[in-house]
Amino acid sequence: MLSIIRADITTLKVDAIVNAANATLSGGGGVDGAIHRAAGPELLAECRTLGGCRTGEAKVTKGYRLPATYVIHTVGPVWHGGTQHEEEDLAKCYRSCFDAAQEYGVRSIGLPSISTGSYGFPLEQAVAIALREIQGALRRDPSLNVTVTCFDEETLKAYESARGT
Ligand code: AR6
Repeated sequence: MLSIIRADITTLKVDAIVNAANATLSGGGGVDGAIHRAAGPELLAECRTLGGCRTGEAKVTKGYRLPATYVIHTVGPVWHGGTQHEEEDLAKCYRSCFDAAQEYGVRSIGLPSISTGSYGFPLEQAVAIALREIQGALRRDPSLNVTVTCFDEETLKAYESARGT
């Protein structure tokens, strides 16, 4: 099932939330900062053992003080005008997250809008890619619960109109 909500992803009581991280996995601003603040310092300590994360890949940690059991950290592409396979890299992020979710037996997953904040990916294009990959994952695993968690009204509207609700 797919739900699209407006919320702070750190409040989700799900098996895993996805973090839009950076290659160092050492925290940052936006959703990454919020997740590290809510999870506590043990999250950064575990992240430091992982050797970073490449664009499009995903790494899993525990959720520590979060209500979510796991955090799936992925690194979205920085937008460079669409000339540096950003669309392909963003699709790869979603696929890597769903692969990791399957590996960890995750049945409910919360996703933020990867790359559309500091990384500057155009919202509508990102939403189209996200929804295509999410629908693909749901076709493969129809009982998975996916919650797209939008932090702002503009993102929520973009997802709702792309979904056709
Ligand atoms: N819950 C859900 N979504 C959120 C939250 C939250 N608590 N906070 C922000 N968002 P961004 P990116 C939304 O910039 O573009 C970090 O510094 C936000 O409104 O967090 O992938 C990392 O360390 C936007 O819609 O991620 C990287 O350096 C979306 O999350 C870099 O930013 C993504 O915005 C990654 O940039």
